[in-house]
Amino acid sequence: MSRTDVRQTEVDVIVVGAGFAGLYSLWKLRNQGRSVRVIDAGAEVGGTWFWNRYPGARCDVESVDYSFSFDEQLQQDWVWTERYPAQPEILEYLKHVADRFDMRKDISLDTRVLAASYDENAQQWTVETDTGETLRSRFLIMATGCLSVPQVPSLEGLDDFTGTVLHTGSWPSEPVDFTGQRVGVVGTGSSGIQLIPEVAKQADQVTVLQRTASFSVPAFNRPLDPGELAAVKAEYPERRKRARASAAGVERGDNPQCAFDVDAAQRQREFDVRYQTGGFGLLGSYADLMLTHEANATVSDYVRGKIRDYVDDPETAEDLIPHGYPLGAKRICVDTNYFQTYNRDNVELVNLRKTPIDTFTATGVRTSDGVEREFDVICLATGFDAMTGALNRIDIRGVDGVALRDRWDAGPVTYLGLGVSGFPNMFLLAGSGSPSVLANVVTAIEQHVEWTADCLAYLDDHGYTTIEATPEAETEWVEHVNELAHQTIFPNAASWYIGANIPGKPRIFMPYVGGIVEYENKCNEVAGDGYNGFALK
Ligand code: N01
Repeated sequence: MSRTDVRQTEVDVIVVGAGFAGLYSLWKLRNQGRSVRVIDAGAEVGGTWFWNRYPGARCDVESVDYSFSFDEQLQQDWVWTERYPAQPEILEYLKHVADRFDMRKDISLDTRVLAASYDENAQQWTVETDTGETLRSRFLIMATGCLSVPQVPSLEGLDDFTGTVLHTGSWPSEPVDFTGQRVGVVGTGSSGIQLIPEVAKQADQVTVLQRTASFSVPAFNRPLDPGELAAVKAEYPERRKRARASAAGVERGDNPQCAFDVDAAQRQREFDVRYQTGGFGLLGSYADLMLTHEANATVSDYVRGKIRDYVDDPETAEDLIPHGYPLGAKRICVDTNYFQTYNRDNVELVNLRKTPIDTFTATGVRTSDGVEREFDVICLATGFDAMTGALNRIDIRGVDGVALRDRWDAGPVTYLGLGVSGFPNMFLLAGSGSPSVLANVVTAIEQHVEWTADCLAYLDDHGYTTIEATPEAETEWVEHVNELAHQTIFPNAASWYIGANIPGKPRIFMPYVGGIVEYENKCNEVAGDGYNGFALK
């Protein structure tokens, strides 16, 4: 059938997105006896892990935790090879999950959802796709990911560049060979910090165009030895329970003390141990690191000192040291040899705060000091239109044809990150107002999917056909999310958490900072109270 033929399909639930959230939704809802169709624009399942296949792409949560817990045999059978999983391994895992649970028959790949509209009379969603297929369902689940719409900033002259332009968030499916190439990289967030050391190993010359320096800590990635993996597997269910009962969705051994409960020498020891362990654990050193600037300065200064230690050239080191925002207020990066890469002869750092980009040219870039640099390839590691981007790109219309993007023109409003008033029977997974991106997102996703599945079962059991967040509950939740955020120093950075990376995007702190366990308790309380704050009909 050609892509322009119109086909109509009816299922119980349409799920948009075939990443972690979409796949688990399919498994869970199918096991409830529902017919489900998952739709994804990618040519393969995997979501983020399908598109972000740039060299060096690796998760910053440990593999044994960044994985599904819903099937004991799956977690016993799957063998992770490294402490932090690389993108190809995560993608293989998700493909395995899709095959193992015979999911593919209910997944439409290479299919983009263009629009979704709610018919109040029929109490149904109609979803239009770019293949010509139109689907109808009672429930619509948006598993569209928080970081799935690559952001290409408007960069003067970039269109004139005659070489290759790549974006980390939509990397080509064939490996890119940088041998003999002169490469410019824009962006030094998590993606840039992972990409740069790998490209530097291959390319003739790498020029990093840095606007804002990032706080980054080493991953100390390594192969997982079989004994270690066996020990995790021996107590997997307990480990998962502990993760779910934590704030970060992963065990981090958070220290309940505050930074100034101890003296400087003890703080140094605590930071040393955690830093040497690698990864996010450093953020768990003291309970108030994200609560006061004074406490945060202790860990920020510690990491600044490490950057000075790594980088041979003192001027380059100073340019790489972040200032002006607290560590953690932008997601801390986890790297492998990032700062050491600047000791290579073929890597140059351009500090755009000192010499901003004047313009890109046909052959490269010119900075404000008149210096021209020539590139064969420009890699944009410039991030994403986070949390709302994917939803706002779909023409989602609820009751009375109101568009979600209009409802959200002053910023996203949700109840529990899960529901939006005026959009009955639509569930957002890992959405704005949920802890998703501030936690191990797989833990967050599992909680969301389970809550949603339980909710659908409740509706059936009690003879309801629709559920919709009330405007009052939604307003209260958004206020609560913001109030909590403003009790911390998270909002003190121009981060994607507040939409600051997208020109014109409303500045609203989007994620829930209260942590997984608090959030889940609240969700369970709402459910236990007959879905208080939702209107059920
Ligand atoms: O994007 P970012 P990302 N001129 O928005 C720069 C997750 N993730 O893709 O800060 C010059 O963090 C921008 O500079 P500035 C993770 O949650 C996880 O790196 O705006 N520069 C910044 O340096 C992460 O937080 C993993 O001044 C421009 C960079 O581009 C999130 O995804 C790996 C510019 C964007 O950084 C996003 O990370 C990768 C311009 N016009 C990603 N516009 C892991 O699991 C933007 N920049 C490890």
